[in-house]
Amino acid sequence: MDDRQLAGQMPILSGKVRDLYEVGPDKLLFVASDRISAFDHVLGSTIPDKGKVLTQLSLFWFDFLKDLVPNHLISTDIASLPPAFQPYADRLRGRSMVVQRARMLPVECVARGYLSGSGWKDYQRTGAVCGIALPAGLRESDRLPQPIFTPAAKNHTGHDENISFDRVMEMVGGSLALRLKTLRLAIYTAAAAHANAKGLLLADTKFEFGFIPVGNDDELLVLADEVLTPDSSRYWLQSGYVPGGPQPSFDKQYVRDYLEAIRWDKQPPAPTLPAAVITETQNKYLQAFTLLTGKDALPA
Ligand code: Q0Z
Repeated sequence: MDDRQLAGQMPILSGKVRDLYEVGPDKLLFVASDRISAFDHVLGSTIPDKGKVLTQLSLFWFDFLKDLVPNHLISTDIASLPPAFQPYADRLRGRSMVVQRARMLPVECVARGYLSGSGWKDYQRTGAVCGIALPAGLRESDRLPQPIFTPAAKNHTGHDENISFDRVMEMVGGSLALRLKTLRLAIYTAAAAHANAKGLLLADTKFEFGFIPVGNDDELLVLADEVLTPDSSRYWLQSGYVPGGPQPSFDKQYVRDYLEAIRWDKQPPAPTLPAAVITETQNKYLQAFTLLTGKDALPA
């Protein structure tokens, strides 16, 4: 049987490392697994407690940001789930969130404070990212003069495609496009300042927004999905930051180094990981959790 099966149902949406189940007409259960992906493939090993770390980080950030932006979170209480979910309580505790079903917007709202990944690629080719012209002479991983909004659209390949702000206006309308841009700047600025105070740089991060119905005929714009986790963001340790080249990945560097060392051709089947790589990676996820939340251990 498929190991994502839960309470007699398969996920309504399944990502590489997380799954979304139906709980009721207006509620979904968001479950973060311990699966890990690298170079676009889910690997043959899991990282113990990774899903708990990501969930607890999302919860930390939802709370941290709650005065800036409402979110889709309803509850993390397993006892409040329907009876069919109760046999899975131990599998869900600490790694799941009951969320409001939202009408998700078709744009990914990416905020970048540093030049990396697809932003660096676009800049090298065109001198701009998502149509935003940047100063000449920037190096890979350089800090940008100010954080920029670099939206992306989901395309059929499953890969996001950077798009211009004009394109976002065409897709969702001018006033909502402007609201998204303003919100994401406020969120990025608040989160990056907190990360900085804890010894981390927040190079970039991806937000997803949706609308939830409120009252008669009205809708509220909320922050949805996971937020500011190492899977949705690039965190770098301030202490190791050397612009002018790629930075080590905070969480996945041991994994990438191992996969490069064994010269995996990045074709299925994806390899399993040696115990030492699993432990080192688990420790990095726990370190991210500890640094950002100030808590020394995951909730029991
Ligand atoms: C989340 C995703 C996946 C997990 C859609 N509150 C919401 N209402 C409706 N849809 C979503 C949400 Cl968060 C939603 N995703 C991303 C995909 C597993 C999350 F396969 N897509």
